[in-house]
Amino acid sequence: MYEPGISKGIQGEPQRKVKTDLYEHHDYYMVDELLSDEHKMARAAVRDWVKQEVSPIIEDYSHRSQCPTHLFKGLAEIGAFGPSIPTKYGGGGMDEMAYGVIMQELERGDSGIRSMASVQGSLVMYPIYRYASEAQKMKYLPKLGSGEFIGCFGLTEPDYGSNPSDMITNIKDDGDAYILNGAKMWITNSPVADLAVVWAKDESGAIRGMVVERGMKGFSTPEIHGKWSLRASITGELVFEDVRVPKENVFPEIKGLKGPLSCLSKARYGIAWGAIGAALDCYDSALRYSKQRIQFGKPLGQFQLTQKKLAEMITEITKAQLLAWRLGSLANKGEATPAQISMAKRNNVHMALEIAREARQIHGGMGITDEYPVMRHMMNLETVLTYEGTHDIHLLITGMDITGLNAFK
Ligand code: TGC
Ligand code: FAD
Repeated sequence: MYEPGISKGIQGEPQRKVKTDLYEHHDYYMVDELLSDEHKMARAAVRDWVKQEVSPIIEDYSHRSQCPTHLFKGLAEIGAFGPSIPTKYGGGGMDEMAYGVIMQELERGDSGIRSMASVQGSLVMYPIYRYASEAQKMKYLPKLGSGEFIGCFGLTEPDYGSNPSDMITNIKDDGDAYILNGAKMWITNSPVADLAVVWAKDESGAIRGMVVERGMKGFSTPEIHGKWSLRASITGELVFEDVRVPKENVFPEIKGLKGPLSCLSKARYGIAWGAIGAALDCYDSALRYSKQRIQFGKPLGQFQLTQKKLAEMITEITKAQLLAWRLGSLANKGEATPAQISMAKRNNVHMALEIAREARQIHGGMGITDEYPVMRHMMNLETVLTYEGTHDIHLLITGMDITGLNAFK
């Protein structure tokens, strides 16, 4: 929950309200006891950073649909880029649980801020770390980890979203380079990115991954405008018109859709944790409001219907926390399956969206304003429900896993 104050505003613009972040963590089942001191320290550092750097400005940037790009450096400093990638390669050298709790704290601030970190760490650094040559790793990863380079991930195309295997973006062999043609759509960070990890089909029809650098002739990144969701995150296209990509920029071994999907598994894992943060912020705000707002001579929280909403919220949050923790334990052992990650992403994002809607109701009319974070979270979560595989695609992945029957083919 936030309290109004005085803002410095964005340079050159009228002043807007600044928010004081009163958030208190909620841990009904003492899940914290399952975390190590390292996890809790990492989480505390990110929570402090979010309170100081994100909460005071996020409503303002969301209103203006501007990305607070100055936060990229801070995200790097708190270790939000590739927390579980080895330090030698620019990451944090921590485990998967630490990665999860960091994403949760970031998304408690805003899903768009978590997106900035998810894309950089899981969709740009991770594929380079996993699939690039040693020379490519050393060329890109330290600068990505420090925030000196910003990256983006191009899989979705205008005509191919849920079914990336049908993509038409393609490369053709041309001596010491490939010639890249096509377009990618809905790409987080693309207009500000120094480089893009791009997936395209080679002449045999195999999907290949490559690093495309800003400045390569024929490569442009127009911004997509008009989003009502994830407004503090910048989104754009990637357009390739006969772009000459040197062969050393193409990942040498990995071929097929499992390349990009393995990166999505990493990012979806982070979202399964992150969405709990947005839910916690909505619950925290609703709980506080329900004790302060008086109607019919008593606080809203004293009405049974309000208590039902709040009790169900913390029950669902607790279930999601336990699901994420168990997924983290499996991931630390390298045993989390893509289908298990799908289940957690789907459940936890849907849970967060439902909680945002209930929290909005508890706030009454005030719930639609920027005095409280719930409407912003709710709008953001509509994107989170869709990107990284939609709610229904993840259901079908679970369906395929339990029946052995493929609904996609
Ligand atoms: P299918 O035949 O099932 O699989 C092809 C190959 O991939 C393997 N595989 C995976 N490998 C690693 N991780 C996963 N999660 C994997 N899922 C599948 C699979 O075993 C197979 O391997 P092999 O060796 O047999 O070749 O592929 P399909 O074409 O039938 O598609 C399946 C489907 C629909 C599940 C898949 O296409 C899918 O997940 N679609 C959703 C697309 C999606 O999630 N797009 C996200 C774009 S990026 C994004 O949204 C970033 S948002 C960033 C932010 O701001 O945070
Ligand atoms: P479609 O695939 O057209 O789906 C439309 C609807 O049809 C959905 O409800 C879907 O569930 C349903 N549907 C589709 N197939 C089936 C089926 N077989 N059975 C039942 N229902 C089905 N992509 C990137 O590559 N990189 C990024 O950085 C990135 N960032 C994004 C940021 C934002 C803000 C947004 C909104 C999207 C981003 N995406 C990114 C794209 C995102 O991953 C896609 O939007 C998503 O995968 C869905 O694709 P689509 O929008 O084309 O929807």
